[in-house]
Amino acid sequence: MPIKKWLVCIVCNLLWLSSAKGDNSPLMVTDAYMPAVPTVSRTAAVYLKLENSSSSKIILSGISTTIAKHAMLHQTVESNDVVKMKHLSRLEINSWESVEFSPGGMHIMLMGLQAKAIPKTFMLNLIFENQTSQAIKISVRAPTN
Ligand SMILES: [Cu+2]
Repeated sequence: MPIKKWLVCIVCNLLWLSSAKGDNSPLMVTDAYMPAVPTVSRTAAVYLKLENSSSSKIILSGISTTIAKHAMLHQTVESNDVVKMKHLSRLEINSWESVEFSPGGMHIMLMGLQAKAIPKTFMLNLIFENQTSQAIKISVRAPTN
């Protein structure tokens, strides 16, 4: 009976540790998706919402994924009726601030894609300036129209 109690205690601790680890991430990611692209496409965009739920500034400085050769931060800019994409080398997210990546605005550009081999979900690694990183799950969504 005492051994059983002791075992239960270990399980509780492990559960607590694993959930605490998940909650530890200062950057909350929601609505992360990639609109499906034609199989001939070598590029795709990823959209998501990032929320800095910590009391310090977070600086995103890179992105990597196994499904594309390159992944970078892009900002869509329109000047003289021409739409261009500007590469951002870093993105600062202030404490308690949220940033939305959406069509026509900021996005994560995937380049060197093998669209034929894209699974329904895949992982993307957010790399921060302080040398830490956070893996996030991206869902591939069928185009709505
Ligand atoms: Cu782009």
